[in-house]
Amino acid sequence: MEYKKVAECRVCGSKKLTKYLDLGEVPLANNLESPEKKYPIEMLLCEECSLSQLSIVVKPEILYASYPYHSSVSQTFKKHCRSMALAVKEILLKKSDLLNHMAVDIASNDGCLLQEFKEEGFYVMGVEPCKELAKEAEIKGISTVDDFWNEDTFKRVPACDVITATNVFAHVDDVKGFMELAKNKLRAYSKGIIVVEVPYMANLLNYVQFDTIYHEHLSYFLFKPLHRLFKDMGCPIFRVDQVPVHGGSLRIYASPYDYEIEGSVNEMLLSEANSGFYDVQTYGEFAENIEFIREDLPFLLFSLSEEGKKVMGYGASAKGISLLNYCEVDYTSIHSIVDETPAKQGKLTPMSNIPIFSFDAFEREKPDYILLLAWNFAEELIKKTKHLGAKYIVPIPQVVII
Ligand code: JHZ
Ligand code: ZN
Repeated sequence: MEYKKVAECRVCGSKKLTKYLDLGEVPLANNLESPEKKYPIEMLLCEECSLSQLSIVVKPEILYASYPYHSSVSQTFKKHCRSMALAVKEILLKKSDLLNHMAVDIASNDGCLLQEFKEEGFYVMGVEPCKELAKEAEIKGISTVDDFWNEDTFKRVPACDVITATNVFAHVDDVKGFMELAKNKLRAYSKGIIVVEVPYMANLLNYVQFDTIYHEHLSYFLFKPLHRLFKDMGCPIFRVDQVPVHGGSLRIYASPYDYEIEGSVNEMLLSEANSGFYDVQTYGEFAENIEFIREDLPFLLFSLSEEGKKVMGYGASAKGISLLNYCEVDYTSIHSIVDETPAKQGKLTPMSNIPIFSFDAFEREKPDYILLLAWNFAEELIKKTKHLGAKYIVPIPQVVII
């Protein structure tokens, strides 16, 4: 079997899972090599802890067989990583007098985050299952264990003062096993911490970011289930920040050692409780909002192509590829997509069959419209293409031309 069905909530074990969204069957968004296989996308809400989760888990060996995503392509993301390294350093320095702390990053990709920790004087080590990415990080001087985070890799990394896991926690099925191993790597002397970043479900709901729903993302976290999970694991969250990256994420700081719980934790729980996010009706409204985008985007693109306008996409992001598939948009209305990740160039998007080109395609093709498929980096993308004089289509939270 290439995937398993989810029978109980991975955070609280409840079997009361209510289906609230069905987006049909689509290929794996980051697999540009073998796009023919499709798998269902359905969202379930746990009635007990309010964790949203996909109804299936595709085998990681299939899901990550080829993984072209490189964190370092975005300058915005690099800056974000720098601010994280600084924030972590400040916390650790308050607890111990160590001159050099040790940071381990799980799913370290091309070493983007660890480079910033290194700049701040940390010893660093990455854990990254994609062999190619691990090799690239090694070349940049970031020691990297090239496998998933498991009992075996656990033995291959040193005890450390901080474990970071950004944009990987939502990808993990056995979140408790993941946490247990991470917790056991933290040094007592320095009062080690775990720092996790996940896209925030509240933003997904409020800003109709349904394109961020794809097979890699098994869980969609509100703060409540995260808070519960970390508490159950003996590693309570002592601080939570909202950070703007990837359409709005939660950054949580947790530790098995004695940290005073900051006000942000209770504030976040309170604000969620008053928001309606624990109420299944909210999810019905979200599903309705998705339908507006699924109608508007193909209609706009069809009318532009009738008028003879050339539309190109910017950012062959996993969310962009998912958006096109959910809206049934393909090469007949999008000429091509520019993406500055060499590993994506020369490939076709799965199902929609749109060619992916390097940046010079913009200069060559002179599009009338640019569809911002990586809308989370809109500012950076617009800055780089302003000189082309094209108009921009922003698809999320509603389809608009700017
Ligand atoms: P981007 C990623 O999803 C990866 P994706 C992952 N699945 C995850 O969990 C979420 O984030 C949260 C390109 N680009 O980062 C690079 C340029 O070409 O929005 C990327 O291919 N030039 C682990 O894939 C894409 O756009 C640029 O200047 O949806 C952006 O993808 C910039 C800024 C980006 O995430
Ligand atoms: Zn639950």
